[in-house]
Amino acid sequence: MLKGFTFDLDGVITDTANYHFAAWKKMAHDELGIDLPDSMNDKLKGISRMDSLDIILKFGHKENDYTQAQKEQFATDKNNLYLDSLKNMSAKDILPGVKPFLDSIKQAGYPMSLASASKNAPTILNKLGLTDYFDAIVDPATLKHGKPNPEIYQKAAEAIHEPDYDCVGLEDAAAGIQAINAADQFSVGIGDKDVLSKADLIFPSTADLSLTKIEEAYKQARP
Ligand code: G16
Ligand code: MG
Repeated sequence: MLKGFTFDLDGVITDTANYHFAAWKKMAHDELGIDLPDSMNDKLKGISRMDSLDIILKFGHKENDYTQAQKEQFATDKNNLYLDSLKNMSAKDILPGVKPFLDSIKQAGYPMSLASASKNAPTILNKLGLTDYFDAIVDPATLKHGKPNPEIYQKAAEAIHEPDYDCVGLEDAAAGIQAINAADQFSVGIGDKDVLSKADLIFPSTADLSLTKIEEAYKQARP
């Protein structure tokens, strides 16, 4: 029986990917002498801060050039640029349809938790005015593995005290859908049906999200 919801943040609740990427691009250019092509944006979605830096260093053939302390400084510099760009973030930055969707879940009485790889997730929810909707936020610092490993979604279900099988997870990235499926939660993809082909249910955009449609699809798949 459907009992709870686990949410990705970037690309599902708000669109922080472009801000993340702009910050990586500037830091990589200024401090590493690496120019990132726009095609790199998709590859970094849902990937943790240090894993993103590793991907960038590898792309620039500089994976062996720096100490751990230097790498941490690069990541901190990127994060400061990122936080700077979020200064004016507010409820206007909630993706279309998300607020009414969250309201319908709340009204139906399902608990919700956040399964975001972002250490800035609590700050972002706060800026968006959505903190009170969530019963729990997984702390990504406690994770051993990133998506597509199921760990973050399993912890998100645990945090709302519901079995994985009874939870619906929402994601915009293929690695995230893989993580939800591996956790044995019902996966809802938001975006391109070719990219998210492994999802149990797909909505083309957040504006199309419907609790009723999710409840119906869930009941059919998991009677
Ligand atoms: C988000 C973004 C990633 C970012 C990661 C870590 O993931 O999609 O690009 O690198 O968080 O963010 P931070 O540097 O703020 O800790 P998600 O899981 O919300 O899609
Ligand atoms: Mg995402």
